[in-house]
Amino acid sequence: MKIGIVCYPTYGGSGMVATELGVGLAKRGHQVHFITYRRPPRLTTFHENIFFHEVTDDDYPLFEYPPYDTTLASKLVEVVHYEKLDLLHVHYAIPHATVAYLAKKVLLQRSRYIPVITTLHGTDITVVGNNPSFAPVVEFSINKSDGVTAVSKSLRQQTYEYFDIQRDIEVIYNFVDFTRFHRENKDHFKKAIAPEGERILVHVSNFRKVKRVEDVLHVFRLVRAQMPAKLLLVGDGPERRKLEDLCRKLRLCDDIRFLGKQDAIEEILAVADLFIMPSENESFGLAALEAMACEVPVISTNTGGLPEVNIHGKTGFLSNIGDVEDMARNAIRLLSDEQLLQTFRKNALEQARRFDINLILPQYEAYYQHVLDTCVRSEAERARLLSE
Ligand code: GMT
Repeated sequence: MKIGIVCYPTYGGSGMVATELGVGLAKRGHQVHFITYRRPPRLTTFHENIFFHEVTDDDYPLFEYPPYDTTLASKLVEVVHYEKLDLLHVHYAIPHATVAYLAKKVLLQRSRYIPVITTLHGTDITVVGNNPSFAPVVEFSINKSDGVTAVSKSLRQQTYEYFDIQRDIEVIYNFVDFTRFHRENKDHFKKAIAPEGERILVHVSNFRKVKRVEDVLHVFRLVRAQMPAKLLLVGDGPERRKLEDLCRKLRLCDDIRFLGKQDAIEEILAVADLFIMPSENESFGLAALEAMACEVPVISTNTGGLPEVNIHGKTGFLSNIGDVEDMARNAIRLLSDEQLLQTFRKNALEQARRFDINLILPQYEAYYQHVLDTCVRSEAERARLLSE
């Protein structure tokens, strides 16, 4: 199959999933064309089946905001046409589902039908999509996609609640690649971070409000009061300055390291004892799954799709949003009982195996085939679509 993948080439989860999906599909013999404005961070390997088409904006003085949607749509038309793609798979509804619809209409004028599959990732529905300045177009674009997937049952449910959706949404969970994410002995690194054998807590995110990173600091303060511990904060984003201030105010700076954006997350997870994810909203929680694959139990909130990934009392614990006392209590319980921690580590790995890339990729392939088999191709249907 020849597949075009559109995503954000940033450190957000949707871009990571899209990139790893594309790389995995290429390894399984598909031809994959990434179409985006920068090389995605996880697109690091050369493979003969992978192509990258950069979307570039011309700097014209009239444009205060470069018209990315138009340049992306034009690029999609060009790539679908010249590379003879079979389908477009766009990740994150805004603006990708809308832009893909526009490209589809342009191609229809040239008698070329390109099926479009949209994967909903989370904030495109729960935070941004639901916002009145985007909502009508997001709803329209989801309904006009030939196939729609969501990364958890919870996100599918929220999409039906927030919008008037006239079609089925398939749940295909996010996945993890165990060849990359697995427990490894990194004693030298562990000694450098925690020379006295302190417990190591880790948080990874894009430091946006929705992640409630300040709760990580409050949980850590309570844990630190009970035992020697270190906190590694991975990522960067708009909340970082406030967090650095809070860290000084709580007098925790000696035990907290802001590591910034990192590519080799697996090396950090390899030394972690506990992963903290206190998000306000989380459609899936890819970072938590990657931690679990490295045998790191998770302390998280019980919001969105997190209970589908982190099993309360087995792979970690779930608490209500903002209940830092409960999160700290659970963290202390696990960190002060080595036997319990080891059991949770094993359980976390076992649960993560349900999301093995080798199980999930065939689900995408089957869904692609299903969409190709069922989407409208007849001349009469094309004519109807053209006249819409
Ligand atoms: O919130 C983020 O980290 C960014 C966002 C994205 O789209 O890049 O993440 C969403 O998609 C991830 C991949 O499917 C999910 O694992 C995250 O849970 C989801 N984030 C939220 O729902 C807040």
